[in-house]
Amino acid sequence: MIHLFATIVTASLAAGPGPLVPGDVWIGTRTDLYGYDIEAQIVAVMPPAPDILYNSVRLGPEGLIYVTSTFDSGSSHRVRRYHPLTGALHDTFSDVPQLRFPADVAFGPDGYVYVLNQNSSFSPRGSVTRHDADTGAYMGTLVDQFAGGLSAAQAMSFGPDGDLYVIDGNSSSVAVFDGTTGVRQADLAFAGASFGALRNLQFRGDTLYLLDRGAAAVRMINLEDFAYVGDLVAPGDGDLISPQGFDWDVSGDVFVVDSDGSLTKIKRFDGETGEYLGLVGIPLNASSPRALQFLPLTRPADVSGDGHVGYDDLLALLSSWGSCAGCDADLTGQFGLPDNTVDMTDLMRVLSNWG
Ligand SMILES: [Ca+2]
Ligand SMILES: [Ca+2]
Repeated sequence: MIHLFATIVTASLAAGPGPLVPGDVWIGTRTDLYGYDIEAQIVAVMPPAPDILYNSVRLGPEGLIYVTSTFDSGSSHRVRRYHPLTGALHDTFSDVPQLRFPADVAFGPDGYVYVLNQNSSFSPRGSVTRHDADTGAYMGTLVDQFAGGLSAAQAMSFGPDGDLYVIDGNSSSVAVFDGTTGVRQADLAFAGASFGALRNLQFRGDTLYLLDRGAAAVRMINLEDFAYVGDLVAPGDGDLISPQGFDWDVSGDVFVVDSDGSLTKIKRFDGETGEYLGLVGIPLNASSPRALQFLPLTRPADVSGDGHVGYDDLLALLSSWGSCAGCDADLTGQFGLPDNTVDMTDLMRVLSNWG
């Protein structure tokens, strides 16, 4: 991932947003957004904005970066979208009054975007609002502020079963809501381990990974029976102190953003064995990390993999035309990353690499 801007870090910092490349990573701290080279150079500090409390950084299915934030001394709240590679502001996705201390964003199997709101000063208070994926328009509430029973929610994600899994504040369990009705159906608690306060979650394959901030560990839950099956990263491994966000790169290694006083550290672990592979680069001189989000790689125009770009690849593209989540023919998208759609952008990439 070494590229021009990785070698002129100082210049790119001074010049504002520098382009990232697919495979790089976004880091969100409470006060700043960073683009980070996989080989551990800061390639950009994202454009300053009047936002004062960033929370989550998530990659949307269309390839835009969603950032939740609170600004104006806590009186205003919003979700903004950024270009994943340049860091340029794309739009303010939503700043409706129903957003209150937005903590996270999740992308529903129904095509809506959902926002997890912590709210404040009264309890129970967490809510999940529903938004049009294109315009951000407020479409009502999935999880009610009162009926949902959330207190200070941290993070959420839809599971492969379509239900919504929410990490509530300072909790060692996971709240499960029906993804359609928003009814709270279960609270997953895990026997056999001393879980601390959970901070984040990610579904991969047949496993739910839980980032345990309190115990400084990455827990593994089997999705068939929701049993705790062990730790990918056990308490004490990698000297994790207060892990706040995690994500996997294309090689399958897991990266954890850790809070160490006034420093933000990125630590790498083998995604299979959990072996600690070391600190990534120089710690950021920034407190209160919140999130870590990898950008996927673009896919080669040689869809068929026979060594050249020709009619076979064109046919592969046409046979997958339209909505196509994670398929080989989704090479790229209008924002420079695969966008779960095979369209003219992908076609142009094949044609421009013909031969
Ligand atoms: Ca080919
Ligand atoms: Ca595409």
